Amino acid sequence: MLEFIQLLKQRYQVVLAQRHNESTHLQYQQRIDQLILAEAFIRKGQLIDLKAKLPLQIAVVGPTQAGKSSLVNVLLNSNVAGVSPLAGYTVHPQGFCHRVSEHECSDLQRYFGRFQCLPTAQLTVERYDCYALTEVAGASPYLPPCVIWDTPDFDSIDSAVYREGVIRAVALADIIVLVVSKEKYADQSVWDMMSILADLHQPTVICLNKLSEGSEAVLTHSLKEKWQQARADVFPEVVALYYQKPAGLPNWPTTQQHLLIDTQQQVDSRQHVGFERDLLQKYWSHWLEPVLEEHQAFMEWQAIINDVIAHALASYRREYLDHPHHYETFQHALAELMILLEIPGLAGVLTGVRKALTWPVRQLMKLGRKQGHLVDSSHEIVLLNQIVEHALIQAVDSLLDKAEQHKQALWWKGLSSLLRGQRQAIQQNFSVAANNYHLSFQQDVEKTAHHLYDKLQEQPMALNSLRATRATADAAVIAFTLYTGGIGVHDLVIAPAMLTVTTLLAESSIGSYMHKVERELKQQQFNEVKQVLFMDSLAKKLLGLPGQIPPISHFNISPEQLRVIEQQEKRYGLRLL
Ligand SMILES: Nc1nc2c(ncn2[C@@H]2O[C@H](COP(=O)(O)OP(=O)(O)OP(=O)(O)O)[C@@H](O)[C@H]2O)c(=O)[nH]1
Ligand SMILES: [Mg+2]
Repeated sequence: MLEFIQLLKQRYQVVLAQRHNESTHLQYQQRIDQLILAEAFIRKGQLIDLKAKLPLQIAVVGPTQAGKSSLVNVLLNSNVAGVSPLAGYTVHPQGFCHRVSEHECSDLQRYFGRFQCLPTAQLTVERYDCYALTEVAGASPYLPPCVIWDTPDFDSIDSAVYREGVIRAVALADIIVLVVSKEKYADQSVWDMMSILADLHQPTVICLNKLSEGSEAVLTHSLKEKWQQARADVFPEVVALYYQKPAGLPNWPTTQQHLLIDTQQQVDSRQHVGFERDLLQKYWSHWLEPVLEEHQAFMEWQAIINDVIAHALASYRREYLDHPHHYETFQHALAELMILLEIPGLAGVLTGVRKALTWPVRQLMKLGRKQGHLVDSSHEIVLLNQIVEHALIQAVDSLLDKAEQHKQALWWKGLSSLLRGQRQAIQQNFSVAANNYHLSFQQDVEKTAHHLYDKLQEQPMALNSLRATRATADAAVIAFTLYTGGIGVHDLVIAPAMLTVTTLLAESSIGSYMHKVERELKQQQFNEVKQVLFMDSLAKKLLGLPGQIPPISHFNISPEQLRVIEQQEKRYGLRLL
């Protein structure tokens, strides 16, 4: 799940960078935050699963200049955290070990993953994927043994670049200390963050900093209202912090000295699994929305392809297989039959080519030139090429229509330009496949001729009457001429001698058998053209196009990947319905 969340987050980031002007910008940004949070929360769950003996983690969070670093110093009774009047001063999560050793925190690196632990002095603004961990001497009366995290702000202009560090630190925390000043407590960014954190169910304490005398009650009241708008859980305890002039630090009230030590009681890591599941279930369908829209677009593309191919096959049937003047394949089988019959007298008719006759026809077939002739002269091939050209134009048109629509317009545009770029190549590829099919289908043509020949052998009467006609001899000459390149395949259809032989056979005792094999041949031919040319060649190429859309502006996460993740992670109970 972790890898999948990372992948999804990375795709959102890439897509967002491409589509910065779109209305979805804010929504995508929020989802990236949710995904960073979910990733961190799952990582924390892994630590809990490992039974890692990690000390209590407290994160001090808040908008810039609220006094987070100052408060960390107060709580630790030291000055380890860097304080400055410059907004956005703290930019890395910095953990301070209070009454725990760094050694006890060795599992933290597992949690931080690609974030590197560096000594505070080496943290630089050149790298935000770092954190620091420092042991602090002494014991504070305010804190239990713990790691207390000073975190970067989440609201300054530059905070977007180090936001992941903030989220990492807050998702690790067992307790959240929210610091707000009277100037900042009402900011939307504060309550957006608190609302995101609601799903983590961490016990929280609010510190109202930079207070001036007399303002506490009003501010606390208003704070409560804000909290209740953002969160469904109980309004937490508020610590009012007044400025301590001599030390230059806020003053933690003695009446609440044990507040953080007591809050520890509310921490219960056994509930983490349930919270993790709830978090994923809550956001899963939102996160996958654009991914599913792409799947939907892909399905529409499939439907377009099916439609285009159904049209193409219907034309093929109408313009070729069922067309009385265009259908030449069966005539070709009859020409083969003529050759098989070795009509007596044929040699006489073909004076001058005696030698050629002793040369088996099959030998001739092997010659590329003759093969080329069979293909070139075929009406079927010409027609198939026309049909595919038309089909591709139809597909391009449909894509242009889709790209006009608002939904997934970029996906359709990407696909449309891919198809326009590859149309010639796809057509060429189809054409080569069509030639190969045509030649390989000659075997079926010959098989049909053999079936007819065998049937005729059983019917000596029909055979003899056939042999006795002049038309048969003429047809045999035509058949032979076909192989020597003298006529084209299509001419068979209109050759009078061939027509006469066809009529003779149709009226003979094998007439119904002939019709049956013709039907079978046609069916086989249709199946072959459909499968080999339209499915294996054309449809495959067209269906492969979306995979070539540049991933830079798309999610490109397959339905299969989603199925696998939902299956593997049954414990989350995620379903995309
Ligand atoms: N008046 C007053 N100033 C304070 C108080 N606490 C902190 N400051 C000052 O406010 C400024 C910011 O304090 P920091 O603790 O650095 O604030 P921060 O929230 O860590 O700020 P970033 O790291 O920039 O996000 C510093 O100049 C502090 O001296 C306070 O209680 N009252
Ligand atoms: Mg700071």
